[in-house]
Amino acid sequence: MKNLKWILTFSLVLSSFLSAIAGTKEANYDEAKVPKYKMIDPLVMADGTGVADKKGWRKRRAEIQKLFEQQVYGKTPEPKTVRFEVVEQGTSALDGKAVRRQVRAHFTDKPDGPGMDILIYLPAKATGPVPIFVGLNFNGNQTICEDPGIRISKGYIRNNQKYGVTNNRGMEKNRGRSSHLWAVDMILSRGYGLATMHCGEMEPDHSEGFSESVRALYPYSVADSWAAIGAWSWGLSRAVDYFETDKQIDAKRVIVIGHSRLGKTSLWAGACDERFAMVISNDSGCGGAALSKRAFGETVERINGNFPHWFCGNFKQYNSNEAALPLDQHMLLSMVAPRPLYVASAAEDLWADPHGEFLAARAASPVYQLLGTAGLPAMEMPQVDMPVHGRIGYHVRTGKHSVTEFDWKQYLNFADKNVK
Ligand code: GTR
Repeated sequence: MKNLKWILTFSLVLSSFLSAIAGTKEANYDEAKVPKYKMIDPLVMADGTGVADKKGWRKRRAEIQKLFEQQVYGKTPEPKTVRFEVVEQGTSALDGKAVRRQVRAHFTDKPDGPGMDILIYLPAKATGPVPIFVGLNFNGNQTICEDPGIRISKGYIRNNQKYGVTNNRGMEKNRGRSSHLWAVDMILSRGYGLATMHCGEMEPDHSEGFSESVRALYPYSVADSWAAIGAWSWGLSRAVDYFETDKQIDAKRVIVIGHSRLGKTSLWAGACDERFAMVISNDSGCGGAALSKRAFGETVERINGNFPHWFCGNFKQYNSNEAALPLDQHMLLSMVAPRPLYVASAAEDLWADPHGEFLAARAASPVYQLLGTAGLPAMEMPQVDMPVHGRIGYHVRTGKHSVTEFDWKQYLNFADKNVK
């Protein structure tokens, strides 16, 4: 057992080293150079049996989930009890437009042990339980808007140097820094709540983060145990545990959203936890909505080399070897069916392979159709800034890798249609 652990650890270190060297290879942005690849049919079981109905889909879905657990994200253990402490019950905030609530989720029974702060804004005008968007933030709850009442998140922050700070922890100085990514006013004025947590409180986003991760509280094996994306997704599910206890939140209408690495996370969370009523991937790219086998922009090898802690050990086997993957990301998207799913890309974000994100959404569509919904009503990649909304929504908007007002408008329109 010990030997096996050593061998696995050694091969992990070796493959990370090799990918670091290979990481110097130029990324491919040429459609003509996309390798020929086989699209796995999400509606055919591993043994070749076709899926004909809802019951058959449940079986195939379980098979697909297992594949992703073994080969990509690792398996998330059954959660231990998390204790919720309502730190702030409800304070008028944002010029009276919101009620702010803050909840500390304790991961252990030590009151000052590991945990996460859930920041919640509810529309002040709400008269009953509201549907709510929940998404992780990169740099602390206090970054999502200028509100001075937001508690400073204490988790590790990856890019603090950018702000001239070296201690990699939450601080007053970055309050409101990411407000351009969060359309708080728009969300509230459309009648939705918003909840957010700092991903660094579940797992610090660096390769040595394990000891400070929630993963350290559970048994572990290198090959197929959960990794950082699993730990972050776990946090999103724990927020739903809390919502189920809060009478002002409609826990049956929780919309999970994430951008980039946190978009990969919202997809994995939404795929595994069917309590999420709608799932949004904003520019999630490789290991998110984009097809891995296209190897366009960011590749499996690159992502494993730069972020060895995001995926499980087995995923390293597919470095420069995407053809061997027994799955692809359209199958992850199909796991959301028949719940509403939104995949968004940005035209200049070639690293995330917009076309590969569209193709994955399209390839998930037959599962939606089998389950009696419209799926994605587009066979061709839509024009820039021309959203297509069925039960799957897709757009590629003008501009760079980010979350913009345009993105949020589409998500709200799509949510109005599918969830509200
Ligand atoms: C990049 C990474 C992407 C994406 C992005 C982000 O460096 O290569 O997969 O996740 O970071 O999260 O902003």
